[in-house]
Amino acid sequence: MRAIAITVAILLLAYLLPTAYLNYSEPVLKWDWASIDLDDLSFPEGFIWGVASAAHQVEGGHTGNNWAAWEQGSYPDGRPHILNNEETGAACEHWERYPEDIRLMQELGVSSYRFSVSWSKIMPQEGVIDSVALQHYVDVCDSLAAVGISPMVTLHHFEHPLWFEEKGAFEKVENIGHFVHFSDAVFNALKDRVTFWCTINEPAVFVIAAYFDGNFPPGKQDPQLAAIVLKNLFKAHVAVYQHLKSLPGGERAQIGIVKNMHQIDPVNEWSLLDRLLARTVNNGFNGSFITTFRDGHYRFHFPTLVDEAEAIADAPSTLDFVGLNYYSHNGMAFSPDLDEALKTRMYPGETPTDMTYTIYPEGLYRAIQEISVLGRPIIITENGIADAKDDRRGDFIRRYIYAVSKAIEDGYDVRGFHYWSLTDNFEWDLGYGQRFGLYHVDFATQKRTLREGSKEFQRIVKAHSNWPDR
Ligand code: GCO
Repeated sequence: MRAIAITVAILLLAYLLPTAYLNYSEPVLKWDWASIDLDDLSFPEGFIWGVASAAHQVEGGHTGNNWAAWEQGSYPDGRPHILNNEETGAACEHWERYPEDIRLMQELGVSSYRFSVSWSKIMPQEGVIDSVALQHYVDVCDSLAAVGISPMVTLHHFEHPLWFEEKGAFEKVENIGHFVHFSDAVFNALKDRVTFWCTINEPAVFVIAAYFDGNFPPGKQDPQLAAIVLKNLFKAHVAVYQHLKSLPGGERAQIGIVKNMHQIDPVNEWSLLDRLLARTVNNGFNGSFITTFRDGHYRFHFPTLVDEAEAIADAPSTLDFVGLNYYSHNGMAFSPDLDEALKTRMYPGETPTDMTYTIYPEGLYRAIQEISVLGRPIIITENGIADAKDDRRGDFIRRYIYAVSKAIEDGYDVRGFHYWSLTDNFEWDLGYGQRFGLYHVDFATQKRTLREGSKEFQRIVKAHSNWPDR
């Protein structure tokens, strides 16, 4: 009798444990690429094809912002912070060379250019607007319009003026008004030329790097403060959305926020501890965004480290679309040593990129699914690969774009795709070593050259551009 009871108990456990494991979260999605026809693509009429960039990474000539100070060692620790002590300097000289870069966009056949406006150039001092800098962006928009390319403008892409940083930036909720003021000035200058507005680029990436890992300015390592800044960035989005919508022309504007849905997956799917850890980190990084914009409730929680919660009731009504940035996922492996447990691990068994993550196109499909719970049109605002050798870019492009096409076929409302980036550029704390460009840039001569792998993008864009009025 006892032997039977033990056998039954063992059998039950043998059944229940794996079932519990598998139900705890979905298995990490994997497709059989050998059986997939990568040419089986279809996109709806009016699908937006574009490229993306950001002011500090391409323009050059930044002196008075958080990044210039970070690069030059002007923060209290007095040391430079970029890999190999690089500085942005002239970057891609996009400030002067934008007409040439627009010609490159034409060569690709894209219909949209997502770029950011530089807060530090437009407002070099508190309350002071530099009308020449503002006019520069009017000229960029006009040059784009002249060749049938629509501008999509990001208001905050990791860069802000030093005077704002010195006031405590988004650490203080009362500083949000400065961002609204800046956004107001940009909106009034560009509203007749710009339909799509992104308020803030990747709030969680910015916050984790700037306030948790300490790799971005101001280089703090304070999890609780990180959670407060993230909350304030969401509030800043809500404030800017509501303000711009109240202005003349606001009703025509399409305003969204940009979220990087980088997933955190368990390295070992059969380890309950890996799963728990991955889920907890994922909840902080992605879940805090979803609950804010779906339910109006912000919460960032990580046991023993951080717990911050507050209602942001208006958030769900402040998205005309949602911008999705997607590159990859990372693996998490449990360890009782927290530093070890929180280490970024390449997901095992996949082809690496030059960054600390692999090629994982299925993740883009998942990201679309995950963000679709907000019930808003999705525009992919960034996707691309750092691949200096250009030996993976072509396949990367074909597979990730296949994932988008499949998501659309399965009923997800994806309206556009922007490749990151048009040209190689300054990859933040990693400097110029990471080569994301469709065009290679020789930084000594500023010569741009289309990479072989990028021709896949050009080919797909040309084959699937389906604009009724073009
Ligand atoms: C980010 C930004 C871009 C990056 C790109 C490649 O995600 O950090 O939006 O500025 O350059 O994502 O890492």
